[in-house]
Amino acid sequence: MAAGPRVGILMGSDSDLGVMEDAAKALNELGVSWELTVLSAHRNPEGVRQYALTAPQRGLQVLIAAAGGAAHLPGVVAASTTLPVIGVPILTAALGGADALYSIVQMPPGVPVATVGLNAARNAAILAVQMLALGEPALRLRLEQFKGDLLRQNEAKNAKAQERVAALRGE
Ligand code: RP5
Repeated sequence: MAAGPRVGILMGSDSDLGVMEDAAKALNELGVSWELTVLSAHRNPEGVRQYALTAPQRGLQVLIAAAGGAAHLPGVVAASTTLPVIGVPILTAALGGADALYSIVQMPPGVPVATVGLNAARNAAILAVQMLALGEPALRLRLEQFKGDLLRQNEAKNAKAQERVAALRGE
């Protein structure tokens, strides 16, 4: 039997999907299985609670929850599970996203949500994989390769910048 999803990606609305697809893509790149569900803390509070309560028995190990505006979804999920919850504040037009960021980051003591930047779905996925990799050498190796790619990309950017520097110097 194929293993079920290990990371649950949740979002308050399908209007968050364009941003949250980046989390799914990053998990694909790193070879980690995922599922994606639209569940609003305000419009379907009972569904959110059931999702959080049943997540461990369904094999989920880390939850990523995204919401914009009065962004209560990550906190409400964290209230009903001991799985780590990573919150993604979605940038909406009102208040420049500060409402979502503050709603997610400022959790009360005892109920943490690991908050990433506005629209930072990709970072949320990478952080989820780093959590999973704690007990998994093969996954850690994949992350090390991923970091190696970042390093090479940065070196390439510097090489390009140095070409520009040489031109500015008239060399
Ligand atoms: C939040 O309200 C959602 O996460 C979304 O970011 C925002 C707007 O939702 P819709 O009105 O587009 O459904 O609950």
